[in-house]
Amino acid sequence: MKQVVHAACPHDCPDACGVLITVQDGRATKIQGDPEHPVTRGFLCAKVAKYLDRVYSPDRVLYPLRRIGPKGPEAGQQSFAPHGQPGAAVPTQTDRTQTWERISWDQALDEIASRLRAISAEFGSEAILPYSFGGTLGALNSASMDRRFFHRLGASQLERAICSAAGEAGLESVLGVKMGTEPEQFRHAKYIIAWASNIHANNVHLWPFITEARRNGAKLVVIDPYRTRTAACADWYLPINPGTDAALALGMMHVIIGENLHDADYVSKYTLGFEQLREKVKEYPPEKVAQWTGISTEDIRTLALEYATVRPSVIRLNYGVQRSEGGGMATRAIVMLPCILGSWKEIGGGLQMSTSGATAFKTEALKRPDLMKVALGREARTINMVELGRVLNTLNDPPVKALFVYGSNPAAVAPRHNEVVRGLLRPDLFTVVHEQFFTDTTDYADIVLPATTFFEHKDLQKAYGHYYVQVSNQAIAPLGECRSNVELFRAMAERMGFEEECFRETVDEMIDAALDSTDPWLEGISRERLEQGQVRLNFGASGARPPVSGAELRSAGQPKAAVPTQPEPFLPFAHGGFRTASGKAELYSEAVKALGLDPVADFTPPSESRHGTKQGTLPLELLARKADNFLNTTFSNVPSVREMEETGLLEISAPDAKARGIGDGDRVRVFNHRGDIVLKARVDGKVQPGVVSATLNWVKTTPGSQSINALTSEKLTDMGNSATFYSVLVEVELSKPSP
Ligand SMILES: Nc1nc2c(c(=O)[nH]1)N[C@H]1C(S)=C(S)[C@@H](COP(=O)(O)OP(=O)(O)OC[C@H]3O[C@@H](n4cnc5c(=O)[nH]c(N)nc54)[C@H](O)[C@@H]3O)O[C@H]1N2
Ligand SMILES: Nc1nc2c(c(=O)[nH]1)N[C@H]1C(S)=C(S)[C@@H](COP(=O)(O)OP(=O)(O)OC[C@H]3O[C@@H](n4cnc5c(=O)[nH]c(N)nc54)[C@H](O)[C@@H]3O)O[C@H]1N2
Ligand code: SF4
Ligand SMILES: [Mo]
Repeated sequence: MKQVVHAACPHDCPDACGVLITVQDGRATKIQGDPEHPVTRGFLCAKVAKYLDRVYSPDRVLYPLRRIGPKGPEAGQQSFAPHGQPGAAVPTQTDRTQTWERISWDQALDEIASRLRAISAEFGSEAILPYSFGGTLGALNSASMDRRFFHRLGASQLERAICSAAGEAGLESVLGVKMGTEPEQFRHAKYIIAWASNIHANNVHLWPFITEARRNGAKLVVIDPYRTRTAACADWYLPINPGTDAALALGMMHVIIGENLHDADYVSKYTLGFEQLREKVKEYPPEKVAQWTGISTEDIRTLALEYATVRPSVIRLNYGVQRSEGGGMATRAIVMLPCILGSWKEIGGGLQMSTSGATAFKTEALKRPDLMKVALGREARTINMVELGRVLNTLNDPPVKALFVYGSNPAAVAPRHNEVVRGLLRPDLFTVVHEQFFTDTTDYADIVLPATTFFEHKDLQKAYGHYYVQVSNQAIAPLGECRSNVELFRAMAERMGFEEECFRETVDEMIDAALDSTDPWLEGISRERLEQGQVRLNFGASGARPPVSGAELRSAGQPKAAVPTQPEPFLPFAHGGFRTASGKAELYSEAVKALGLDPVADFTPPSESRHGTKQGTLPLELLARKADNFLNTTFSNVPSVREMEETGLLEISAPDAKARGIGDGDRVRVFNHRGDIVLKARVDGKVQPGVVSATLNWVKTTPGSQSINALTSEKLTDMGNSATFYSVLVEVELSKPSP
């Protein structure tokens, strides 16, 4: 029996691809991109194209396990040979019988329930902390039964701010909602800025639209301190000093407003605070901005003039800018650019950072925050996931006594790695990890539970990089004794004796509940329809926010060829439609002022940067970046994917290498007051003097089992309480060979 199942990729990626899985006699035999999905267009990224290797990997966690050995990294992980050496990328099977004993699900659930009950009785239920993030973005498996369970339990709440919270706050401070230009419209742009956006690696389905635009004469500009694959094929690459983007955006607006190139009509109708902005940008002449950004005065002027006059112009802003101390403000300043140009009116104009605000599933029904009241009579305290190290080691009233991890690998991805590990090693901490693989975090678990992949469960999927909704159908039966997040927490609720009806809801009932939203854009979108394939949000049915018609745009001076007939382009802010308190694009924001920040925008150098207050303590700015072929740490253990990615490198400029007597290929020690890590120097011109770069991956697959996050800080961003992975000062020296 052969069938093709329509699924959706749930990994933490803007593209949310439509996926076709061929299943033969119960086994998945082929994966491909859905040719009918207008953004996926029949292809998948290189890593998910190899997904059968991941699903059927011999390293999957298949049964519940109880620890019998000491906590800490497993023996045998050096078996991951470094890239490019004989036997590279072939992990040998670790002998786990010294560390784990297999137990039944019943035993596991009983043991966890009794430990959680005992901890609640002694320390209060808030001594229990759930920890989850981007393993799956499926609406159900990322935030439904799990939230119901922890709310009903009265556990601490987790502030999930490790990724994008600063950027989201900055974006919403201007637009009031996370929406932007449709990816399909990039094909109509004439000027495209990829701002902190490694499209080739992190958002690859936008690339064909950019290629099409460039075939029609569009120019692609990349603004990034690292010469990414995307930068390497740009028309113009502008290396910027890390964390200085707010200054660049303010400098561009200085030029644009100074030359009267803004859209006065759009500005007066749909924005608030333009006069304050006009005053503010006077403080940012290109000459001054050049000193911070490292981009010349002339280039800043050219960029501003081209961006304002070569139209339609569009910005793909990704989250790189907001992993910096001033990340919220940087995003805010950049998002003002299309607002003063009025480029939101144009097909192929505007800006995209996230589109996720358009899909308004009924998440309250999925998460049931009201259940906290049942347990506590109030809301539970909130703990920021970025501060895990500090929390595990120093928090009291009550301390965290149980940690329940699912869909995340905090022992690799959280900043201040050495503190995180110190906390995870606490003998009195009870840790449960629900995982697909034996990750860095399972190394510290008391109980490991086996998790399904998206092939093995059903879910509902929205996107943060386009406007299509999908149901991901289940393709194969769960491997071994794997359970989905939904089924795990349903079983946990039963063990804890929670009697609320919601814990018995089926997956289909939950999908229906999520879609049972009053939002007009979800009107007519049913589970039954989505089970057949993706559906675009129903913008046409929205009486409140009418889309602009092709005819209207032509009369507004758009070239005829730029107006596609099907489907009607979605222009969220062509006629205002901002969802801020004022209903306008807020160039001046009372909410930002209430945070103690400049209500318009300003630039403050990150404290850990060459212009910041800690300048001079250490000389080099570190970008602790993502790997092109992994997804955060996911995929870093899959041999066929590892082959594509060289890990364990420190990229450094030739002058910085020379000044330290470092040659290409030398072993170097990278350090600051938080920790150190030994890497292999790569002197290939991808970073400017003053900047070094290294990538995130599994700690245990890095030679010496080290993490780049040993160097990163728990300091939070100016808005959104997010992580500052890209505001880090370090020094580098030749590593002495180990004795
Ligand atoms: N292949 C791959 N794809 C991914 C991921 C992955 O790990 N690998 N991760 C997924 C996740 S979780 C997310 S959040 C998205 C994130 O997607 P992106 O936002 O694209 O992620 P980053 O790689 O953090 O940052 C993008 C670029 O910003 C640059 N950058 C760093 N600091 C600065 C700065 O101060 N100014 C400017 N202008 N640029 C800067 C970085 O060098 C990087 O090239 O991608 C998703 N897709
Ligand atoms: N230095 C540095 N650190 C970073 C970043 C950086 O750029 N630099 N990026 C940050 C960002 S943007 C993010 S989003 C975070 C990402 O942090 P995480 O979300 O923790 O990302 P991953 O490392 O991909 O770990 C996800 C884990 O979930 C598991 N998983 C997948 N699906 C399921 C499922 O259905 N159920 C369960 N139970 N498990 C599942 C996977 O096997 C994987 O081990 O990392 C952050 N850390
Ligand atoms: S990781 Fe992103 S690009 Fe790759 S298949 Fe999934 S959604 Fe598509
Ligand atoms: Mo992320």
